[in-house]
Parts: sequence; structure tokens; C-alpha cells
Amino acid sequence: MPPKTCILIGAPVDSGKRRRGCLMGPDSYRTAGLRETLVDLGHDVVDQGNLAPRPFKDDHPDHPLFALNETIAWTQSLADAAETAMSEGVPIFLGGDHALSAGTVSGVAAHAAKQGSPQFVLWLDAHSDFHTPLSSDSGNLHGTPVAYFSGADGFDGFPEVAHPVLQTNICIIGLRSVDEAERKALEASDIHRHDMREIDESGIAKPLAAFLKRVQQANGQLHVSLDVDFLDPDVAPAVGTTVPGGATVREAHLVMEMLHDSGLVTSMDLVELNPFLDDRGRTAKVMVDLAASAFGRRIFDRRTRSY
Ligand code: B3U
Ligand code: MN
Ligand code: MN
Repeated sequence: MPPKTCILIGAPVDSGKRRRGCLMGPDSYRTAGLRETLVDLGHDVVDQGNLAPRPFKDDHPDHPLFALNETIAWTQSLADAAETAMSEGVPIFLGGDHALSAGTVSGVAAHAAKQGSPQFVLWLDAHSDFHTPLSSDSGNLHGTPVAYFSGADGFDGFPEVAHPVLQTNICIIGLRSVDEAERKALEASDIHRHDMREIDESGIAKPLAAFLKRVQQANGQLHVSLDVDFLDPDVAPAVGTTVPGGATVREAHLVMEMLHDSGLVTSMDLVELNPFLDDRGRTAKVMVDLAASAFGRRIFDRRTRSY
């Protein structure tokens, strides 16, 4: 696989939920050696530093959505940065909570549309993040990005999604905490969804291989959004919304290795790392190791796989 230009973009978004700390995520990845790890794998790496949101006004204190204006302001700046970075290399967004993906995915999808290729999204998460601002009970916007970038209604004040990602081009793996409104909406949708029971029954490689085959056949762009809580909290404790029964380190590495072998990944988010909750940088290191597998670290070479 030829070396890539990896563009690290810090996205210290902390507005998607009430518990603070994700703003420290980008520096935690840097401290854990993300840049050096990618350089050792032979890639060119450009660290663009941290992004800032557009200027925004304070919310009304009684507004049911937490930090709405700040999240809108982040969506605007991230969508622009993502679209621009796509013509320079493979952007890796260092979160920041999952609200950031409203911006990153809509930005990369705008680039795909200009290239005339379809956008695909692999969402690795305990949660489906498929609420709309109208269905969310918590009012936390990190629970809404999948609905946003797939073109759902109810996102008043947010930038219009000019190029929504088709539901059938979205695959969620790792599900084990889905609210009732999300479950109904998912069941009525064409989103491909794989819960932990399915992974226990059939293994994680099967649904991923089927998805990668579709991306390859469509000649699509592939964005991967990795939420720390995809992993089991025993191995990745630094996240505000721990849900027991997550992916093992081995399952997660296999996902990343298959993604690398596919040669299909065009952009990535690393999200929800809360270094304030970490145990001597353990979670940051696991996430950096997973990124390494996604960008070519291997035990032995395998024949490049065709799906
Ligand atoms: N579905 C719940 C919980 C949640 C979603 N994403 C995370 N937590 N990280 C909600 O608040 O929307
Ligand atoms: Mn998430
Ligand atoms: Mn999650």
C-alpha cells in the first residue's frame, strides 16, 4: 500500500454533552505519539493543530438542547476544514466528542459529491447517535450526528446538508445502547446495523467484509468514525458514556487491519476520548494503536484482500 499524507486536525469539541473533558482529546493523542506512529509506518504526516468553532452566541439557559449554538458553530468550521483537507490527503480528526462528526462527515461528503463518488460511513460505536434534536431525551447533541449527515429533519439552525449520506451507505457496528426513538427510526431506515449479539454469534469480520465489498463495488469514499465506547470499558475507560460488553482489543484491531487491507479509507474520526477519565493514558494509547493498525501496522503481511 503506498504511503499516504495523513492530516491530523484537532477538533476539541466538548459541546455535545454535559460532562467535560473531551476538549483535551487532541493533545492526549499527540502525547500518546500518534504523529510519530504514523511517520514510523512510512506516512507523511501534517499536524494542522487545533481548529476553533465559528463565533457563536450564548444559548438561552432554558433551551432543551445543551450548547446548541456552540455545536452549530463547530459544525460550520469542521465541515469547511474537512472538505478542504480531503483534497490534501487523509484527514484524521482528533476529537472531541461525537458531535464533531456532524461537521466532518458533511464536509467529506461534499468533497465526494464534487468528485462524483458516493460517500460511505462506518460508525463504530456502542450507540447509534441517530437521535434528532426533536427525539433526544438527554438534549446532548453527540447523540445526533448520524441523523444529521443522513439528512433527517429537525436540525434547525444547523448548516443545510447539501449532500446527505445515503442510509444504505452507512454501517454501524458495536451497538448495545440504543434509545427507543432511535431503535424505531433505525428499524424504519436502510442503515446497516450490527449489534453486539450479532458479533458474538457470527464474528466481527463478516458484517465488515460485506460492507467493504459494497464500498469497493461502488468505488466510494469511506469515512470511519471510531467512538472510544465501541471498545469495552475494561480496556478503554476514558469515556463519559461507558457501556459494558464492548468490542475487545482484538476485535477492534481486526476491524482496523481489514480497513487497511481494503485500501478504501479516505477519512477518519477518533472521538469521545475524555483524558480526564483516563488511567495513565491507557485509552489514548489503545486508540493510537488502533489508528496504527488502520494505517498499516501488521504482525505479518497478508495477501491484499479483495472483497
Ligand atoms: N442515546 C443517548 C446516549 C448517548 C448517545 N451517544 C452517547 N451517549 N455517547 C443520548 O443521550 O442521546
Ligand atoms: Mn458516538
Ligand atoms: Mn458512543
